[in-house]
Amino acid sequence: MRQELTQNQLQEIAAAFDLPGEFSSGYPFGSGHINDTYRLDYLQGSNRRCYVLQRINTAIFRHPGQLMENILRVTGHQRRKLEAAGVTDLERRVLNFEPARGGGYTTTAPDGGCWRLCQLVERTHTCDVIESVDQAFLTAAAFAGFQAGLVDLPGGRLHEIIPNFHNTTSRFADFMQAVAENRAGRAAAVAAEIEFALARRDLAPVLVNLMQQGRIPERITHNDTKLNNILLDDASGEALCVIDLDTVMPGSALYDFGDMVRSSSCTAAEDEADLARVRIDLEMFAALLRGYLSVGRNFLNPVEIDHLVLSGKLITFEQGIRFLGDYINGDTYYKIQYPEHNLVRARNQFTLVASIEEHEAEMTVLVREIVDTA
Ligand code: GN1
Ligand code: MG
Repeated sequence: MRQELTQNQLQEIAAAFDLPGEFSSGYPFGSGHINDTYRLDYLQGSNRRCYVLQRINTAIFRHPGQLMENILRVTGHQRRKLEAAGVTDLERRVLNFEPARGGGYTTTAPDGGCWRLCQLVERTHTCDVIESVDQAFLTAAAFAGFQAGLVDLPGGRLHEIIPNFHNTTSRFADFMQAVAENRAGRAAAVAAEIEFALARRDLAPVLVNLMQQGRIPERITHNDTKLNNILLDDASGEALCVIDLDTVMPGSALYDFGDMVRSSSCTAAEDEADLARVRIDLEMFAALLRGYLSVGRNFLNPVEIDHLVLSGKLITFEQGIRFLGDYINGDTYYKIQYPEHNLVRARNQFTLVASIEEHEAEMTVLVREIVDTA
């Protein structure tokens, strides 16, 4: 795990951006598993302005220039649309990245780290665990609105920032390779979990095949639609702004819906160790569907609608094999807080897969009912 930066180091890195006022303090922020994130407070007279400073994990995001190019195209488009619609609180509804003094939108720190900075959206919060059906509805509608808003993004295809990100066929192959290599010598201890994954190997290629056959279209998708990637207004709870745009790239709408099911139809966190608490909550699922279809009904095709339930099972399964694969590899990808963290996460996700399997028929009925009324 990386060492936390000192106030001086943070101030020095942030000096590469032209910010008004005086640096006041900085501290770790958020709960991401990949990048390092800090909140910085600046004082301008008696006004406080806050920023989010992030070190991009370049072992995973290998082309930060392309990554920022995607993000600026997306946020620029969002901003133009909101402006055209007469929205006035733009700075709360779309992320604002600050240019670096040296040009571009990233800066290289003395230790070689690649950093970027955006304005913090004040008076908002995020939730790691879904709290209410209203929140599920609003979140899903916000992610669907995000997808719908990018349908007419000009300028050609976005960079594929991490190739095959949700290609579950290749994710499964990576998992099998991790098992075969057994780099950390942990495979034998997790034989039951490996068995669980192997028994579902036929699930892995379903969406990829439908996309290859052209039955599911490529769209611009967020690809990390966790509940905590939405900023909620402190006062109203409204879903104000979609954040974490690192993986916005070509994909399937079902990757996004599936990841919402994974993270927002279960009332336990993705690393809850008490597996008795991990199960699909059908009320949350129904609210999520209603929210997603309130916008998505206008653009989803029948094949996509027929695979909404499957997408939830598939993306949860994918996440399970990613966590388990990382555990078997010796925890080289996700940040962990304790030695068995990735294993706990994997067991959690597999428990949710099993719960979805158990309730698949009811979930399918819900899709039919809700599609008919959306
Ligand atoms: C990672 O870093 P964070 O928390 O935004 C991961 C997602 C996973 C998620 C699981 C680039 O996202 O794909 O779904 O953890 N991001 C990357 O919580 O791998
Ligand atoms: Mg992310």
